Amino acid sequence: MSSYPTIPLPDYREYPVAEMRRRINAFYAEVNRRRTVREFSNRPVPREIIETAFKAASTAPSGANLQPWHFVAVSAAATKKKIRVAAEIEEREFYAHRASPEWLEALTPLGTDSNKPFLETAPYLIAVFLQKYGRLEDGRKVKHYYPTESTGIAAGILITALHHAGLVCLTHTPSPMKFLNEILGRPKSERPFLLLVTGYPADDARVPDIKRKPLHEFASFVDDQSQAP
Ligand code: IYR
Repeated sequence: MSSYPTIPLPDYREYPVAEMRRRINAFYAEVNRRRTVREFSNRPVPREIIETAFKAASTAPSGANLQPWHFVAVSAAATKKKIRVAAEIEEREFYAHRASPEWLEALTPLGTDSNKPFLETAPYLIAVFLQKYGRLEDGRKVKHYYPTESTGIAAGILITALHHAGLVCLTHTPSPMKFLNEILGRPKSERPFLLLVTGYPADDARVPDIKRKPLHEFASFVDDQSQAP
């Protein structure tokens, strides 16, 4: 195995602390405006925006730089309909039988049910696939490392990029979603990871009045002033 030639770190920028503070505050304010939306407009979105969001997502770090993801952007009405029909079959099963009472109770405040009209209304359904392994040109398998972590990071960047462009998403995970391989013609080496319903919000879109946890509830610091754990 040969190693890559190296180059000096390209395009790195350091900022004075005041500028760093301004930038991180602005970034936080920007991502803190993001809300998951379930009511979509049918207004079309230019394909180029989705392509560039995919390129942004594909800058994610990945195990051994193997980039173990594949994105399918579906705008074709007939394919969206097939996805809706298949997803609603799974969701009906989920709400009627598969979900535990505890899980259904956790979903009650969100008001979700097995009806998924947004799968046809939204201009784009983005299926994110995780590649369990890759293929060399001669057909040999290439093992992927940390594909779940890698694809999760890429999906996070994708959601952030789409938000930054002024679009909204719903992170939808019908379960199981193996039907996506069949409808979208993806190989069995790929596992559907999530379905990102993407577009503009409906004019009258509403969202649940929920809050994010405060910093101290989800982060801690171990510094020289803190007591040893
Ligand atoms: N996939 C189902 C159920 C669902 C599960 C979770 I966890 C949510 O945060 C929301 C919904 C559905 O889409 O209705």
